[in-house]
Amino acid sequence: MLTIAVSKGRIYEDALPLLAEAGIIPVDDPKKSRKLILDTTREDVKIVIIRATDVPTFVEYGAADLGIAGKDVLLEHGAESLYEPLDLKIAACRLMTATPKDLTELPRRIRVATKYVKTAQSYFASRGIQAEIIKLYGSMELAPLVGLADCIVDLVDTGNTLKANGLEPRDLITEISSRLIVNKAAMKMKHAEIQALIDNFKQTLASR
Ligand code: PRT
Ligand code: MG
Repeated sequence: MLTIAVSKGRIYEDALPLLAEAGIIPVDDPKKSRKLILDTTREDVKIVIIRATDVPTFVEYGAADLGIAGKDVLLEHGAESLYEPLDLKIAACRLMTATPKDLTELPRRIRVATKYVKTAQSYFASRGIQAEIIKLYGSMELAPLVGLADCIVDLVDTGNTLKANGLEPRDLITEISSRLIVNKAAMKMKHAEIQALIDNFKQTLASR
């Protein structure tokens, strides 16, 4: 039996076609069902539906053999405890700094609101910028508008969310896409099944 951990939102939507190519089609639709464990058209494969930020944890501890997680989430979690064999190139976006639109100068020591605390810390440290990081769990765009922070670090896709809040993107921290991650013990114990799945995903991606 193989268990794959996937989050419910955009990653799930983008992962469905890849999984389908590997013969894995969920029997229930997580949008309609409240089930957290989905049977699939493959008797040996189940999908567990969890929060995006919890995917690495489930896979690290072997609660799931495999997972699909954003690089943003993996950077924060730390990836030493997992294998990351494949860039699935789905749910792509950019991790960026953003500030109010008309801002010209930042203070010498900046306050940064983000949910990506570790990534932001090492980014500003590597550039020699003194930054105080303020951890938020959502609505980062609000922080500069109410004087909580000078700058935010967040994911940007179309840029519409920033624009709607009078912000604009500044510096690219890193390109983001979703990765296939694998539990280290499972990679040994279930090598043939997992390798077959990796090869299948690779083929599908190559034909895109
Ligand atoms: O909702 P929950 O807290 O459980 O998790 P989540 O909201 O992080 O999950 P989900 O499914 O929305 O997204 C999970 C993953 O999708 C992230 O970890 C990224 O790897 C990837 N992803 C790709 C994105 C985006 N693109 C994205 N644009 N995740 C979030 N956004 C948000 C961004 O934070 C901002 O609020 O969309 C807004 C910006 O979009 P634009 O198009 O307005 O620029
Ligand atoms: Mg969400």
